[in-house]
Amino acid sequence: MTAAATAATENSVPEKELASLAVSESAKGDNTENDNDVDGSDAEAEAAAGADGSGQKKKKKNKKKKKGKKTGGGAAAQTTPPTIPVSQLFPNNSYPEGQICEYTDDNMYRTTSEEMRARDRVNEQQLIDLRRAAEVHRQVRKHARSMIKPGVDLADVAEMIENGTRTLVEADGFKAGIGFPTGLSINHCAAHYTPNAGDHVIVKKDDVLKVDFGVHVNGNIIDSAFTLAWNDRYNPLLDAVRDATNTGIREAGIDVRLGDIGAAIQEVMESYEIVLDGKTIPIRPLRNLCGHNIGSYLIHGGKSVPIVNNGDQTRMEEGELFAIETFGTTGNGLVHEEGICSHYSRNETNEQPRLQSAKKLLTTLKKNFGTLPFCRRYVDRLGESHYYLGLKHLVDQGIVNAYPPLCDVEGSYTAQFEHTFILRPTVKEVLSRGDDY
Ligand code: HZT
Ligand code: MN
Ligand code: MN
Repeated sequence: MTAAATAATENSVPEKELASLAVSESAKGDNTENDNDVDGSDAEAEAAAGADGSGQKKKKKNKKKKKGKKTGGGAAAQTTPPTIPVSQLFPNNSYPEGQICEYTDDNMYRTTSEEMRARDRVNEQQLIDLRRAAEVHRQVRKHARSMIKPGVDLADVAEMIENGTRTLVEADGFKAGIGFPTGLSINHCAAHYTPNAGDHVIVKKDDVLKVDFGVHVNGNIIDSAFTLAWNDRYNPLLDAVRDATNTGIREAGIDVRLGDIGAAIQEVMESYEIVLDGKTIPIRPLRNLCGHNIGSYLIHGGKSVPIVNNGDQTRMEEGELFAIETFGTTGNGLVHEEGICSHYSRNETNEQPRLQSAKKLLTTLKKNFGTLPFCRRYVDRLGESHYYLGLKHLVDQGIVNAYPPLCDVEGSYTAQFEHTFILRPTVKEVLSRGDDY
């Protein structure tokens, strides 16, 4: 363990100092799991717990629950499917806090330091925005978990997640909305697959699906992902990656070296193996994938968090927002770009396109996405058509980045878990933590 590793606690002192932030149930529990359940009832949550074998579950409280009806039971209730903006469920910015982890060792003083509490208060609005985005993520993914099963079309899954996000976050220009395209990558593909128009992929019972989506409020992005499988034979793979991600989160802290986090993740990941078709296979990290810090309207803030020990001496710093994501595989442990691209983002370059069609497209991209990643479906819904050549021109000129699907070898299986946390001056807050993962 590194010196600045952290530990989780009950609701901490500084929270109570932030008077306008109502303290919720969310930060209770042990080191890695807590309960962010809004209504404290929930059939879906139970199904969720069963799907990956994690999460302590309560008994059902409601006798019956009809589609489209409020779930009731506790405080403010969401509908099924979700339709109520979270700002209505949590009035006066009373969004649940994430999992609170007190700093340890050299940073122990931070929890109670008056100076650090003062620094904390400066970023109160950012924290409110992040908590609102995180609550949208939890509520949307809860429904996603219940609707995603063998037989569903990934195009419908993407639409549900994206429309759910838009509604619950009250999407409005750059004020709030989708943080980046919904990743729905299957089996040997680990990341950055989402359907393009006309692409209809049906989920199969032996598939391993990664669901990776983002929500932003005023450019404060929550990036979180989980893995679904319907065949229990994959449990060791999912357990390995969940454990590895939680290890990375636990290890993270102010002044912690990124390479040390990678080393801790790798060690946990590689302690697992899986038996498939009578063959014992080691679980490896996908060593050329990594987590990252997040900037304002910037999904990749410039720092990368490795999932192997790559010797990186760069340290995490106070105030930084990070997405820690780990990927495990039954394959070679290396991804390559494969297949048709769907994900893109505009570069912050001043380069001007030569092609007229590219000029017009670039204006549309700037106006609608700014620096946020987008996918072809998001361009389609703006009413654009026949823009592919223009888009290709922008990519070839380096004005737009292309993020093709990232895959290990055919026949392999990959899993991912990802959370967003912030290194507050006083405590580490795992914003996207839920009762599901
Ligand atoms: C790129 C394009 C997107 C960032 C990580 C990620 C999904 O692999 C430095 C480290 C959305 C996100 C990203 F459309 N990527 N998190 N969730 N993808 S990344 C990266 O390109 S850059 C990791
Ligand atoms: Mn992600
Ligand atoms: Mn990420």
